[in-house]
Amino acid sequence: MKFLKGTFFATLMLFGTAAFAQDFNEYDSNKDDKWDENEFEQSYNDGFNDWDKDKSGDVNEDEFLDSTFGGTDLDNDDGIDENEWNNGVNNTFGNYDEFDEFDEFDNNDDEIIDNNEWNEGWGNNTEWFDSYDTNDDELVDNNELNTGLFNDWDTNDDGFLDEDEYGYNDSFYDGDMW
Ligand SMILES: [Ca+2]
Ligand SMILES: [Ca+2]
Ligand SMILES: [Ca+2]
Ligand SMILES: [Ca+2]
Repeated sequence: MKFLKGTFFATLMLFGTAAFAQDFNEYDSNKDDKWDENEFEQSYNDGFNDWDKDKSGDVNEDEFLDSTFGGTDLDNDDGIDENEWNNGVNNTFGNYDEFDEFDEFDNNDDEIIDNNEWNEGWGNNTEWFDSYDTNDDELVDNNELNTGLFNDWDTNDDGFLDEDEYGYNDSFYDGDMW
């Protein structure tokens, strides 16, 4: 069983890698092997619509948590295991989860963070959502989302996304999230 699971995961990874390498090059307009914020925004043109579930033109906190849960749950089994959590901490939301405590979110101690536990955990710590909502209107608009994601994913803070930084977060692109 372990072997089968490993093979399945390796196959998934292989397909994922091929797809994201192609996307990455497509939007790297000046071919310097990294994305500036502009190139990122081009690549994420349809992304905002996926986050804005009720098509109101803004992403509220519920929508934000729905989408971040989907993006963090890499294998789409409706639960975040410790590996997926660690990937998120290292590549996406580590700045906001100052305690980095999987166990704090996993209320029922089943080693999985489900959607409710995710919402409750981030309901107690709104730093992530607030950092995106720069004008403090409790909504994240398209520009705020693009800037927030770009800054989060730029883990080495050099003002660019390289292929690795993008690759760790390509689950936030359509199709993988929901
Ligand atoms: Ca909305
Ligand atoms: Ca999962
Ligand atoms: Ca749990
Ligand atoms: Ca706002």
